[in-house]
Amino acid sequence: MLIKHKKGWQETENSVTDESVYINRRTVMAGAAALGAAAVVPSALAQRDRVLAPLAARPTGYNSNESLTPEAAVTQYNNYYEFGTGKGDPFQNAWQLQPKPWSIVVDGLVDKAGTYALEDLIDFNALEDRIYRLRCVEAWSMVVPWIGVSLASVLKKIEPQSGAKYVRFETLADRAQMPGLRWPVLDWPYTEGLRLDEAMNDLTLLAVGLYGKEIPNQNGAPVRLVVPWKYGFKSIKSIVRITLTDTQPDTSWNISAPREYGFYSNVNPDVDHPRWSQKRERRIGEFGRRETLKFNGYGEMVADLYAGMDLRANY
Ligand SMILES: Nc1nc2c(c(=O)[nH]1)N[C@H]1C(S)=C(S)[C@@H](COP(=O)(O)O)O[C@H]1N2
Ligand SMILES: [Mo]
Repeated sequence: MLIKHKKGWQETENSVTDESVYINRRTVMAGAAALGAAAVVPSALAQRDRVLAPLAARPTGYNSNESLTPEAAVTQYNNYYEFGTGKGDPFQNAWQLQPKPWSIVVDGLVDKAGTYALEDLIDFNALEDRIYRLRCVEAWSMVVPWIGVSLASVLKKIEPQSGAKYVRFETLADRAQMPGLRWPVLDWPYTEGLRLDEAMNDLTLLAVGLYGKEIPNQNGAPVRLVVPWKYGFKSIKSIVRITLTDTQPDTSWNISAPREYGFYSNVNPDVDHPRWSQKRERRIGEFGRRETLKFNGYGEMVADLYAGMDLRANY
């Protein structure tokens, strides 16, 4: 495969560190631009111009006593390669995405296959507040107040058949909206997958909002997955297709580097990435490093899913 750009995952731990410092500076600069030098960053302004409606959601037990990562970092330090491989690229470029109206194709081993309007799959009157840690495979992390519904609630609606064992997800791949698609950094469209029992676990969220509002384009508007016990790349953005299958689906990262990115990708401090340690992480906005927790700290809810499995072989 032709790789023209340095990929995020090719960074050393040190450069990741540098970037988390850089975002703080960049956030300050973006604020300064809004105050005075607006014309210098027109695309960033265009992004901010999309009015994000407030979303009403009920509080849940999915909470955290940790400090939330500042909203500016959550929305300006992103991985969304369809808009570029730099951490600031999605914030700069994702204004080109048109998240409304949005439809999702549901197919494969389901009784209720079809093309659904987003509002017909997700009950916007039953949204939940859920604060989750997100741990990127690049050894940084955030704490994000998401709004969404359990994926299980949506799967129940589409009625998986008895032969269904996996769920495959696909992101939009439209060159007119996504400038990053011009580079073959991944096998577009971005695809991801979960085993059906992982997908049905109550932790697994379909997010349509964050920080009390609709989800910004760069975070995966209008709907993205959040699987908090797995590395961030499993949490696929801007979903246009959900397919139930009887075989383990291919995923973009696994195709691109199978030795580095397995299908399971559970957060695991005991299994290093081939090119760096996963023992510690930098919480964006903090100095120093934290110990990474097995299953990102969600073991109580998910460890049973992997009983008897060798998590080194099934990385
Ligand atoms: N379609 C798509 N989904 C994606 C990605 C991507 O490049 N394309 N990046 C993933 C990675 S590596 C991470 S860490 C998270 C980042 O989510 P955030 O930008 O909302 O923090 O999104 C994931 N989902
Ligand atoms: Mo990531």
